[in-house]
Amino acid sequence: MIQLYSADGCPYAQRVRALLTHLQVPFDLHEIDLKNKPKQFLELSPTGRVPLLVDGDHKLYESFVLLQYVAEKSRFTQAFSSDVGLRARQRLAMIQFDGVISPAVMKALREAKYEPTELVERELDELEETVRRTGSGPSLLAFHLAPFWLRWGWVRPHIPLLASFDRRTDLKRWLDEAVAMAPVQKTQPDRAATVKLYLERFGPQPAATAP
Ligand SMILES: N[C@@H](CCC(=O)N[C@@H](CS)C(=O)NCC(=O)O)C(=O)O
Repeated sequence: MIQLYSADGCPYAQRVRALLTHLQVPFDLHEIDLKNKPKQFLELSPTGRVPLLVDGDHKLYESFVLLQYVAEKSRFTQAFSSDVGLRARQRLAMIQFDGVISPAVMKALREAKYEPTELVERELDELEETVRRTGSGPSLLAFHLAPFWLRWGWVRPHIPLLASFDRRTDLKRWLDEAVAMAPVQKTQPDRAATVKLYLERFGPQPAATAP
C-alpha cells in the first residue's frame, strides 16, 4: 500500500492526494506537522518536505514526479495528451507554473502589487494556449494547477497579479473547472486555516519602523 506523507495546507501534496483519490488508489495518509516534523519523517525524507511517497522500495518526492509515477502505475490514460508535441508542452507548463508563474504570484502577494513582466505575461499566454489545446477534464496538468488556483481564489483581493489571469478568459474558465473537479474539492484543506497561513506567511510584510 502506498504511504503518502502530506500536510493538509500544502498545495503540492494536495496534487497527489487529489490524483490518488480520482484514480481510487488506496493509500495510507500520514499528516505531517511542518512546524514540528516527526523524527521518523525526517529520517525517511531526503528533503524534509511533503509530499513524500513510499511505495515498497520506492521512496519518491517532488509532486511533478509523484503525479507521473501514480498516473503511470494506474495507467491513467488521460494523464497527458496522446500528441507528442502537446504532451511536451503540458510537461513544460507544469514546470513553468512552479518555476515562473507561482513565484510571481507569491511575490505579488507579498508586495501587494504586480508590475507585469514580459516573462510572466508570456508564460500566461503559453499556459492559456496549452490549456485550450488540452481541453477540460481530469489530466495531470489539471491536478497540478488546481490546488494553487483554489488557494489563490481564497485570497484573491490580496493578489493583484490574478487580474492577468482573469483577462485570459479561456485560462480562467479552465482553471475554475479544474478546481471544481470532485477529487480536488474532496481533498481541499481547511479554508480558514489556509487563508490565515497564507496571509501570515506570504502576505504583505509590515513596513519596518524607523529606529
Ligand atoms: N517542489 C516541491 C515543493 C514541496 C514543498 O515546498 N512542500 C512544502 C509544504 S507546501 C514543505 O514541505 N515545506 C517544509 C519545509 O520546507 O521545511 C514539490 O513539488 O513537491
